[in-house]
Amino acid sequence: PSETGRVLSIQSHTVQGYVGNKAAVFPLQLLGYDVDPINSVQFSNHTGYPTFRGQVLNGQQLCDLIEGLAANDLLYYTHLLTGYIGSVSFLETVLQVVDRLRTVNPGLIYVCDPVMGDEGKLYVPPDLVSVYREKVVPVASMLTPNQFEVELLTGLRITSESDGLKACNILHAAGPSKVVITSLNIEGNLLLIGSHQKLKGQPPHQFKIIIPKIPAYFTGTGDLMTALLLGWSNKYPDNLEKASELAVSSVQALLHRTLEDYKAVDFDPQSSSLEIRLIQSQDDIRNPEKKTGRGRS
Ligand code: ATP
Ligand code: PLP
Ligand code: PXL
Repeated sequence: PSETGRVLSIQSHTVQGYVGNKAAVFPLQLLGYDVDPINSVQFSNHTGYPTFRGQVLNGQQLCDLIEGLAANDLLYYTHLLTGYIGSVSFLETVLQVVDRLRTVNPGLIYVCDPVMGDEGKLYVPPDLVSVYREKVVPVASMLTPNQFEVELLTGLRITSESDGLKACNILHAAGPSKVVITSLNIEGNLLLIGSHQKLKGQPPHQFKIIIPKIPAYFTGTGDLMTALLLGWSNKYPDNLEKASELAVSSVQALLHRTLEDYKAVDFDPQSSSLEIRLIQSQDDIRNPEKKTGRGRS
C-alpha cells in the first residue's frame, strides 16, 4: 500500500451519534490519515430523531475558514471529502474550495458523496440536483452515489446491474474516474457496483459486490462507506475492487455488531434508525479482512 494523506472533510457534526464527520473522521484517522474536519452544521443529533437543534454554517463562513488556512499556508491537502450539503450557496462555495485546493495541489483528489436522497425521496432542495450534475460531477475524482442519486445524475432508471454499469459509463464521461454505486436494491439484496476508468476514453474496469441485506435501517452508513472508500482506494489506487471489498467488509462487521447490541437491549431494529457502533468496531476498521476470528485462540 502507498502512503496516506491529508484530508479536508466538509460534513455535518452531531453532538450525539455518528453521521457526517462523526462517522468519517475517526475511521480515516484509524487508517492513518490526518483529517481536518469543517463542520457544515452542528446539530444536537441527526435529523432522523423526533427533533433536533443547532447551527448551520453558511457559504461565507466556509470561505472565512478557508481564508484563515490560506493566510497561514495551510491549504495543502491530498483529498477533499464532502457529504450531505443542504443549500445551493454552500455547494457553490465548496466548488470554489475545490478550485482553491487544486491551485495549491493540482493532484488533489475530490471524493464526493452526492447526497440528495434515497428510495425515490429527495431530502435536499430540488435546485441542488442540477448543481451536482452540471458543476460538481465534472470536478469530482471519485463519486459514491446511491441508486436514487445515480438516477438523478444520469437521468437513467436503474433497475438492474447492467443499468448501473451503463450509468457509471455516463458518469465517467462527465468527470470522475472512479464511481461506486454504494447500494442498488435488487431482488431483496444490496448490490454495490464499482467502476474505474484508468484512461480517459477507455473502457472502465467494472465489478459488483453482493451484500446480504440486513433487515434494519441505519443512519450514517453512507458517510462511513464513502470515508472508507477514500481511505482504501488511496492505499490501493489501481484496485478499486479490493478497496471496495475492504470497505464493505468493515461496514458489514459494524452493522452486525450494531444489530446485536440493539437486540441485547430489546430494541426493535425495524421500527427506528439505529446509531452505528463505530468506536466498538475499530478493529474491524483497521483490519477488515479478518471477517471471522472474533473467537480466536
Ligand atoms: P448516500 O445516501 O450517502 O449516498 P447510501 O444511501 O448508499 O449512501 P446506505 O444505504 O447507508 O448509503 O449504504 C451504504 C453502505 O452501507 C452499503 O454499501 C452497505 O454496505 C451498507 N448498508 C447500509 N444499510 C444496510 C443494510 N440494511 N444491510 C446491509 N448493508 C447495509
Ligand atoms: N435524511 C436526511 C434529512 C439527511 O440529511 C440524510 C443525510 O444524508 C439522511 C436522511 C440519510 O443519509 P444516508 O442515506 O447517507 O444514511
Ligand atoms: O448522512 C447522514 C446525515 C448527515 N448529516 C445530518 C443528518 C444525517 C442523517 O440523518 O441528519 C445532519
